[in-house]
Amino acid sequence: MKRGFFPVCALVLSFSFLYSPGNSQVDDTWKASPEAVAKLSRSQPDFNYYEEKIPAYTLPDLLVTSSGRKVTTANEWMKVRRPEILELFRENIFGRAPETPYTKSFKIVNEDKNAMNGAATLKQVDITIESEGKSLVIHLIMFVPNRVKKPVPAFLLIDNRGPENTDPTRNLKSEFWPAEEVIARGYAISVFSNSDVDPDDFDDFRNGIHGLLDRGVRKPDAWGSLAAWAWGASRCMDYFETDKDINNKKVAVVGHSRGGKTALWAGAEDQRFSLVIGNESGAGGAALARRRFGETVAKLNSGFPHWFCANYKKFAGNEDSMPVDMHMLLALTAPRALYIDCASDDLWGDPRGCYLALYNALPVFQLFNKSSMVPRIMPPLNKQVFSGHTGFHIRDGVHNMLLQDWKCFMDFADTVWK
Ligand code: GTR
Repeated sequence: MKRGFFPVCALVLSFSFLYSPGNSQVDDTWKASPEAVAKLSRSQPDFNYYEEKIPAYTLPDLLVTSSGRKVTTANEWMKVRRPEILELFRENIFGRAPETPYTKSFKIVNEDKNAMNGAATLKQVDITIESEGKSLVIHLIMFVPNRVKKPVPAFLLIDNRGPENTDPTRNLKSEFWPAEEVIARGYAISVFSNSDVDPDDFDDFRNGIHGLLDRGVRKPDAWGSLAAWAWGASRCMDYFETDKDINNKKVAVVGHSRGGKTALWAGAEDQRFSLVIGNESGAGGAALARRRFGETVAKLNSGFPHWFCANYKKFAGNEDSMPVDMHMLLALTAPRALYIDCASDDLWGDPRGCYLALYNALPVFQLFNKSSMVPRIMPPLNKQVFSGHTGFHIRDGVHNMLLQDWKCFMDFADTVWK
């Protein structure tokens, strides 16, 4: 049986005071099941699942510039430190999108004003990208609620799981993209497939948007597939800016797992996204790399050599030399809203490491809004926490994105977007 969710938005403040090290209530926090830890440690002996075996580490300082100046204002963050950190992520982790000129065009190829029994309008939009006579099409699918004042806020899913989850006919329905439920809440919901932008396999960057826009010899900081998919999300945003039904000041970018890593990077690169949601984004997403818990930088590079830039390989087994860690990626969302969530069975994705990254990113959010916070101690299972522009939950169960998760995203969006 599924346990219920308890939003504790209003309680967040008292939460953070209740929990402090040594406080007896410290037990009311999520802990990985010892059985699961023991089992995974046996089946994957090369990876660490024990908190006590995490090496001592020091996170790079978010608020000290490369020239050693302490950042104390929102303005200094936006003008100096944010651009520095963004560059470090381009250079070392996700890679840099090329500046090759291209043209884009939008075409509504299907529209049904009576979708979902009249509750929504379906629009299918082809976003065509062309360069030097070659082209590629991103197939954007969107439902816009009918009985709601326009323009409406929208969710955009970067789909990494295939069309059976995102069926525009709604013959197939999936919790991964619960379109009916989002429409019922008065929001638009949209999706594109990452594979439209770039195939999710190592093809030496010959196909997809790499094949279209990359020129010359590939550089060590050239973009990988995650950055390419994030770029695709921005092209959907370009379309939203032309669609009068969509409130383009209130668009959330959402992704699961590799899509979650992508959503975090999309939100970092493109400040038009007002809400960024990283669901079970794990290593290379929200999880602090220096913890080396579950999936590691080395494993990401060997398992998915096309996801990141070539420079990222330098940090395999060498996490302490990274000029960044993932709290800095999360901080790049500020002052916009950020939601991180995890699943209890997904130890490979290091839920605690994701939470710690969020917690350590708070000083940047608080430069803009003191009410952005999450408790010092990671909340227990199925207890959503949010305040200001930061939120979190850990759901019980498997690595997936479910309706329970979407309900939490929408509850958070309700308060952020008012
Ligand atoms: C795993 C990978 C994770 C995560 C996941 C997914 O195999 O190790 O980093 O991205 O795939 O996307 O489902």
